[in-house]
Parts: sequence; C-alpha cells; structure tokens
Amino acid sequence: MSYIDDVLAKVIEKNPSEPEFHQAVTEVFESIRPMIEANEEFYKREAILERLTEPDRMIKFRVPWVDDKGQVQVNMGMRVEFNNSIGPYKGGLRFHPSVNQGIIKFLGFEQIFKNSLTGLPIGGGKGGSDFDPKGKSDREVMAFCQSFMSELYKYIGADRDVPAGDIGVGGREIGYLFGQYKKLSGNYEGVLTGKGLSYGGSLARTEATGYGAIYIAEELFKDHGIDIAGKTVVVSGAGNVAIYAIEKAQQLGAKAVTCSDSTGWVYDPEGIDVEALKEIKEVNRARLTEYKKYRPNSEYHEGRGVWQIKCDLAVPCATQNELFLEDAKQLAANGCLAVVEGANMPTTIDATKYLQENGVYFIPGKASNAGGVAVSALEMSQNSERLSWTFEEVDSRLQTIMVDIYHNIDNAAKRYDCEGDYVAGANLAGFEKVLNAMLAQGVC
Ligand code: NDP
Ligand code: 2IT
Repeated sequence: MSYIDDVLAKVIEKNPSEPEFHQAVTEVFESIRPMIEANEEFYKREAILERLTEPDRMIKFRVPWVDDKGQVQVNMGMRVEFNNSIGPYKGGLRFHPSVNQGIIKFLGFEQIFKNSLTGLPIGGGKGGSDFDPKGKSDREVMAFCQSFMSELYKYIGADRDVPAGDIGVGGREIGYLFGQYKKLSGNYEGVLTGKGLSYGGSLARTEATGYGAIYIAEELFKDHGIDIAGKTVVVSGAGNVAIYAIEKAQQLGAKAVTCSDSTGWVYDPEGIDVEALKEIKEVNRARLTEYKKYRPNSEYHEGRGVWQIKCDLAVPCATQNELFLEDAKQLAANGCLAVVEGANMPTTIDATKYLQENGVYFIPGKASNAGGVAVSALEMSQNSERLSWTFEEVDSRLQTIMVDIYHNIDNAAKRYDCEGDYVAGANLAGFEKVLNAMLAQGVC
C-alpha cells in the first residue's frame, strides 16, 4: 500500500464515527498525492501526513448554564487546535445542535489550508458547541457564552489561538465571549475577531466572507472571458455568508434569485431584496416564511430545492454536504457555468467530481470562503497596531487577497498538470506553505 493510502486507512480507523473528517482528509490527500508520491520515502520518514492529520490538541469541556426558567442546562464545548506552523491557531466557533467532534475536526483541518491560502500568518483551528442559539433569549445566550468562555479562556490568546464566528455565532455571541475573556484574563487584546466596531472590530468583517466568494467568482469568470454582470446566481443559506454574497452579486450587476434556511427556500425571480433579508435574519432572527410579506411575488417552498433553479453561478452558503450528486446533475443540465462554495465543504465528493467532469468550474470553500478569515487576520493586524482602517482599505485588501488566491490555486493546478482543477490547486498551494514551515521547524 502506498504511504498516502496507508495513512488514510489509519486516519479512518483511528477516528471512527467522524465521516466529515474522513471526507475532508480524503479530498486533500487525493489532491496532494502527486507531490507526496514524487518523494514518498522522505515524507514517510518525516511522518508528515500523520503529523498533519493528528491535531496539536483537542480541548473538550462541559458548559453548564441556567435558562430563563431557572433550569440548569448542560452543553458540550470544544476547541481543536490543529496546526500552528504558519501562525497562531485561527478559526471560528460553531454553535449548532449538530456539532460533534468529527465536524469540528473537519472544519479545523480545512482551516489549515484555507488560512495558508490567504497569504497571512494564521494557523488552523476550530471550535464550537452543540448549543442551539435559536429561540433562546439574549440573557440565555449570554449565560451560555460566559460559561463557554470560562473554560476556553485558558487556552486562547492574541498570539496563541484567536476564535471568531461561524454558524450560530455572530456579533452578539462574540460580544458576550469577549466580555467574559476580558473579565477572566484581565487583558484587553485581539483574542477574538468579528468584534463590534466600538471595541476593536474591523470594518468589512461582517461582509467579508460573502463578498470574498463573489470577488473570486468574478475573477474566475474574468479569466475565462465571462462577465459576471447580468448573470443569474443561486444561493443557499440565509445567514452571514449568504446575505453578503447576495449583496455583492447584486452590486456587480448579477441577479441572485434564491436563499434558504433549515426549513425552506425562497425564489424571487426579480432578485432577492437584501434589505428585507437583513431585517428578517439579522434584526428579527425570524424564518424565511416572513419574506413573502416583503415581496408578495416571490415563492416560498418548504424543504430544500434551490439547485433546481436555472442559473449561471451557484453559491452554496449554508452548511456541509448540502449539494449532492443529483443537484450537480441538475445544475450542469441547466447550463450552470460555475459553483463557488461559500460554506465549508457544502458539495459532496461525487457531486464535485461530476461538476468538474461536466465542464462546470468549481472553486472549493477553502479558497472561495477564505475572505472571512482573511479579514479576521486584518482585524488582528489592526488590533496589534491599535488603529482601525477604513471600509475601503479593508475591502480593497480583501479584493486583492481573493484575486491572488484565484491565481495562486490556478497556477498550482497548472504546475501539477491538472489545469482547471481548482480543488487540487487549492490543496496543493495551501499544503506547500504549511509543509515548508513544518519541515523548517523540525519534529514538534
Ligand atoms: P449562519 O449561522 O449565519 O447561517 C447559516 C445558514 O445556513 C442559516 O440560514 C441556516 O438556516 C442555514 N442552514 C440550513 N441548513 C443548515 C444546517 N443543517 N446546519 C446549519 N445551517 C443550516 O452561518 P454562516 O453564514 O456564518 O455560515 C455558513 C457557512 O459558511 C458554514 O459552512 C460556515 O462554516 C461557512 N463559513 C462562514 C464564515 C463566516 O465568516 N461566517 C467564513 C467561512 C465559511 P437556519 O437559520 O434555519 O439554521
Ligand atoms: O470557516 C471560517 O473560515 C470561519 N468561520 C471564519 C474564521 C475566522 O477566524 O474568521
């Protein structure tokens, strides 16, 4: 058995019941196979793949808190500090009832390569809880966040590990987490990103992931002689990433016609009303059923279904494994030109392969959603120099970073004789930098 297949088999055996982690490792290993096999004995002796797939550490803890009725509730909290070869651990916190160790490990593993692709000095980490913020009062969310941070604060720091938001963690949660960190540590430091603007947050961080996904889509199209203006865009999700992907697509003259949440989806043939969506989701924290009140001519459907709508560009922005082989077939049959992932690993491996083999350009999340963590790193820079940059400055750096990521992954694919395979390009380019840093720093 080759070294790479041997390690993959061991990863699956040693980490049972973690299918998302297996999926992420399998995809990366397939991509870096030519590089590893060209110098197999060396990498094997260095145990590079074992060191890459075993996190530096995993912290798991109990999160007890008291709900509004006086009942004590208990959730699980965790942080995976995966790899800090190129910088302090950096990655979001996810609060969602589906969170488990395999999901946090897949996200932390992906984050290593994504953060490398940004070109900024950040390592890979991720954390979260099975706590569900939905339907909780602000006081309950605060109680949970304070208890979560009472344990997490021991392991994080501005130069050590810098968490941020992800599903279920936005500005409100980051504020409560920051307050508790400050209280316990006594330090006012850039220990979290996605902070409010009055206490160290960066302009354009809220918009960064969605905007970044559309900036890279624009560059992909430009490189292939296509103008994004006038194109129809189908988006899933209705959270932070989806909202700002829709907003940027509309600003560039494209028409985003769908969004979705965990109960249903909206089709608005005239283009999604972003201000209505923000009011429903960011202000009222309500369901998408409300959308029809703002736009009577739109359609609301229960369940899932956005990928059946004819489009030029599809941007999945909800969660992992939400775009399946059947959806890929439908998109390709409808003439979709590109799938650009806003979420982390939203497309299954067989769906990805189908799209690539059927002429649909495909950019993986670790490249296309890297705008969020990139601006988080810019927030860290601003915190370090105790200054804040203008929206235009941050946005312009974000655009440059996304354009650079596109050309970096495109060039890596060309160097390894798989031109147009942006999955391979992203994994190879992301891995190369981490590998160099790991080798330079010795066995540690
Ligand atoms: P939000 O919590 O703001 O929004 C998530 C959206 O996806 C909601 O509309 C949610 O619906 C919907 N959704 C549908 N099905 C599911 C499901 N099974 N599990 C969770 N959500 C579901 O999260 P974000 O927009 O921040 O994150 C979306 C994706 O983008 C995730 O994959 C995340 O890892 C990734 N990402 C986020 C970044 C960021 O900066 N925020 C950066 C890079 C990637 P409902 O409200 O009904 O649950
Ligand atoms: O998946 C991701 O890149 C994020 N949730 C953002 C991480 C960050 O540190 O901003």
